[in-house]
Amino acid sequence: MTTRQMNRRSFLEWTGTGALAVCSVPVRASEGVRAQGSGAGDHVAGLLTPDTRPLTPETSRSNIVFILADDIGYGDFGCYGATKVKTPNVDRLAGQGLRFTDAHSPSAVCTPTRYAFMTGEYAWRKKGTGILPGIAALIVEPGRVTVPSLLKQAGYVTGIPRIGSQTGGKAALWKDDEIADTLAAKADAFIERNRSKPFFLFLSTHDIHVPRVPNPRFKGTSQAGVRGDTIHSFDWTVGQVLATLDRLKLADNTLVIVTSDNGGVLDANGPDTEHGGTPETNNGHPHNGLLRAGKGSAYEGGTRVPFIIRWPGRIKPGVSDALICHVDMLAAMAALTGQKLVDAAGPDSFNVLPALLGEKLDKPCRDHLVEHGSALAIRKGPWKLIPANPPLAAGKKNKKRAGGSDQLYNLAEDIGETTNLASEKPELVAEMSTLMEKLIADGRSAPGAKQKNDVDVRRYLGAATSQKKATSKQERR
Ligand SMILES: [Ca+2]
Repeated sequence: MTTRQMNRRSFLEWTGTGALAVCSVPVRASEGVRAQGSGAGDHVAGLLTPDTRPLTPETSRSNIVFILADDIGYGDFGCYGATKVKTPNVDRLAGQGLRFTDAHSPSAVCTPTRYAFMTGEYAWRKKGTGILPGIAALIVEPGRVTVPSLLKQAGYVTGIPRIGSQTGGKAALWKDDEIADTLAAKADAFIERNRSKPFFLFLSTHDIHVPRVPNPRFKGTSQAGVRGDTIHSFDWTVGQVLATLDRLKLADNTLVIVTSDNGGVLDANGPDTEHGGTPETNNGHPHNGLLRAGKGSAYEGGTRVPFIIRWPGRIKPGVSDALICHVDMLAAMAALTGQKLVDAAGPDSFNVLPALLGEKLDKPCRDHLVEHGSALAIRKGPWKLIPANPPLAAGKKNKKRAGGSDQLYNLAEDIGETTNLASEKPELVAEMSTLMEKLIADGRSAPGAKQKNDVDVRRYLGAATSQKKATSKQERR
């Protein structure tokens, strides 16, 4: 059993929004709100256009529970093909809901994914959204429309106080193997407390990020080492939330989403027999399924993640191959609650609500997606382009990252990105490259007036380099 300081983990409770988080970005979101001395909704007035239309079936006040796992890969749940770990609760949710096969985290690492989820803006447009420690300064500017501020506007429970300390000290100490139990208990209490109001619970788990320290009752329960045991711990957490909803008879009136903040990774800290997750201890469990690479990568293993949504009576159980991304949650939640986003809000957020509801679509809710891994890549239909690095600028040293070749894959036929078709389809490469440049230059990718990026966006962000630096600081991710 180990004890760590909170400032390495950022243990939060946003009692009001119901956001329980072990991650970086929501820390700053809550700090921003706290700095205003008010709930999130208090300072977004004017950014949302009140929708005066009467409530329709599309303007819901159902509860929303968004469970975000940390580092769970595309192949880590039974319903996505895993056999060496057992995830009965997640699988039950999938059986009762819609399971997506082409859902993406906005980035291949933690902090930028969470920024983009909260704001509906690709994190690579925004300064300072790389991997950050829990005590980093605010990155979501006060006043910006976020998922919780939007939902508060719609009458959901949303004050955002925080408990505990971010800077250490005895009050900030906690035990690794009790984190999952603590978060589940707090989620349970939040739901119970707000059972009679519309609520939004953002439950951001520590599992299955390193250091992987499952509670003793999960130790040795999987056939995929300690990493597998922490997947069991995550599944237990999902089961606790579902049981609470059942007990309070809220399940039918609650939309539940389970997903992950980026792809899976083995042993990102280097050899680590204590905390598991080496290829040896993983026992052949394919944590990212058939996808190429994993966390941090521009290949599909970096951002294609499990995504399951359940809403009894509203969403027919099944499987969807619609292209969606966490960055779309802002626009989808706006549509769900009958609110219209102003132009500046959620510049990369598409209303994917029809896809989430499993409706038959005449055209996709989004027909392109910029994937953010060690490089920027673009999806369009089944096609994916990872453009070559720009040529090396004079005086620059990082030769390894200069030049190279364009990579074009047809994911419908080649999900593992094994066959580069760039040389066979130069027109398509040029078309997709032009589209990506436009989506970058416009400061937005969703419909609306052009905006200005906060940074001079480079297609190749050097994420692989910062990833290398971060290996000694895994808690930041
Ligand atoms: Ca992560």
